[in-house]
Amino acid sequence: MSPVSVSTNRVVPGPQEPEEKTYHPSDGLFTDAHVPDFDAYLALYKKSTEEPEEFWADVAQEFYWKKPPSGPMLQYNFDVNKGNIYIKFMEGAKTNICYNILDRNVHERNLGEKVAYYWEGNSPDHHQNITYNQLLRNVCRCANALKLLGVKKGDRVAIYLPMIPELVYTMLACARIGAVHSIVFAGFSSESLCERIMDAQCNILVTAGNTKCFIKVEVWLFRLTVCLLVYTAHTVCTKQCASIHSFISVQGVLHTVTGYMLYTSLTFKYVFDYHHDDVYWCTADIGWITGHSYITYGPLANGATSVLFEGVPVYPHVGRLWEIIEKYGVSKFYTAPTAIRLLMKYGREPLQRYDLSSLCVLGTVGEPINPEAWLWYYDVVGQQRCPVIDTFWQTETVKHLQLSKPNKTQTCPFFGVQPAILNEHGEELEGEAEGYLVFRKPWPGIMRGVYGNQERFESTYFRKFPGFYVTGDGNVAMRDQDGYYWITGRIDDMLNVSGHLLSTAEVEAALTEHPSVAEAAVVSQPHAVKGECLYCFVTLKDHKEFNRTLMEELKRKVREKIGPIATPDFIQNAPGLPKTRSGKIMRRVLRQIARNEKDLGDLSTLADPKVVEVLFSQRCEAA
Ligand code: 6R9
Repeated sequence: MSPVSVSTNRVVPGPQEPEEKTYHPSDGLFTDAHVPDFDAYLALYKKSTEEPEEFWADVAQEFYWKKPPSGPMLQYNFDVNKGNIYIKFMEGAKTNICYNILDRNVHERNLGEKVAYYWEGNSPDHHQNITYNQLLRNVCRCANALKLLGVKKGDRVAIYLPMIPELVYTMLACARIGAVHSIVFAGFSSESLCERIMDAQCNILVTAGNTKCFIKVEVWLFRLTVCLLVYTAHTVCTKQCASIHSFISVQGVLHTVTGYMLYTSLTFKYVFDYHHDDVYWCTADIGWITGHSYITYGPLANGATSVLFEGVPVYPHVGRLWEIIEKYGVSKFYTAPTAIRLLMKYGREPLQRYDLSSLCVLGTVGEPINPEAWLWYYDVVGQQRCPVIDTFWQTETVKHLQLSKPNKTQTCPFFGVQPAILNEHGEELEGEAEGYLVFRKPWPGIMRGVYGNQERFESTYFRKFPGFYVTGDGNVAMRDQDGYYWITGRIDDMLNVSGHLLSTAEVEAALTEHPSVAEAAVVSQPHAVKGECLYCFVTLKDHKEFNRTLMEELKRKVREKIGPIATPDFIQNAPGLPKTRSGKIMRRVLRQIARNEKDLGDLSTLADPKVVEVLFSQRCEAA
């Protein structure tokens, strides 16, 4: 049975039931906000959906265009029954994103002396301030070096660099030349790097002397401590129509310049309520879409000052993030639930050593945020002053699709985005409902295709429900009585215990309410009687002990919060959880551990493969 078809059997109290609480940010925090109140937001949203031509033309006016669009702003077909799927935004328009986000800041907006990045190295002794003037100069140097190496418009360039300024220089140099960058997390193995180079048919690899590069052909000394190695692969690639290609993500998702530029810029401005005196910090890696959009393109398009951090949150001490917030006076902070849960493990004390009063907006992305983590973020990090903005989006959508009202965790759509909820028969559900999250129209930032694979593009995103874009990974959402959306997880994160639908996120939220639990991940396990039962992995806070009493307490907690039907059958102590480099828990791997399936397939996206062995060795056998 498809999980979305049984939503009436839901045993989980809905978020609108009595235990709901509303938290308000401090008065006076947003006196000069771009959108003064929610009604003003709704008016803008209405214009974006009812008069999209005018709306996007107004937004486009803020940018430099070498050539204006030759036809309508937006043309598309979302219906596989009516022919090929396509999305065209500002067709025929020509611009250069690098010029828009760098040269204009320096030459037209007089921001040359403004800091673009406070770079903070892994070691607190390494740091550097980079102004817009310096950024532009370094990007030009890099572009010239790439050109000398033969890089031309349309060439694909693989970039394999840690979070150092050269990473930004190189990606913008590609954009300047019109080359396509394909950024690979510096933590990926040489095999994964090689696969990605072949997938995107890259002809150049840019890497640093301290990454494990598998082949070194050309060496270019970037600065004294970091060498750039540029490798010309043997693959001869077919030339692509250069003017439209901007970048390929790790998944092969293809984005184009115009829509991407407008959308990252606009979402950055409105979602974080960006102002010129802000210091903004997104802790993501640039190798993840979040870093592309919200460390590089979105902030620079707005002339923002950002922190660029090479390190990890707990080195050389567990207060490192808070120390950096104090050091640079960060006002807008954007991170992932996984980082929040990690830092919660160490309690309040590490934060109390620093002055966090500069903060005024907190953002989260990557996974549904559990209430425990939300409250800690709001209460301990934001000191009950800052709104927590939950941004749901995907590599495919480029930018924020939904964001929360400043005082709520449920979300409403961003400009141009028109969500709908369908059951598994593709029927649209009205009013309060839960089902597949789909979108009825494109917005400028939506993906344009899968690199070199129209068939995969159509089958992954458009074939399931003709006429709608469906999030490829099957996100499930609930619309509440006020019309807000709650992302409850993905289809494969739902389980069906004796005919009752449960979302793993809700069980995880119950488990993480226990004071000893830092993080939890729940997967389904086949069960002879119940169909499926719950297998839970829990990571404990520092110095907490995993024992039978704790297990009983956890089972009781879930029973009380959700109901006896959700009582876990298995609870395993997990010193660490398998996660992607962007911090998403790999539930597929956990399911296989729970089922003792040793053939785990491709683990190349796993941040730390060692945790898998540990979890296998400690798995719970059937009772
Ligand atoms: C930006 C990013 C996309 C998938 C997406 C969804 C999940 C991301 C979320 C969220 C609930 C949020 N996701 N943000 N789920 N609430 N705020 O994460 O891109 O790596 O492509 O992943 O992540 O399931 O479909 P990407």
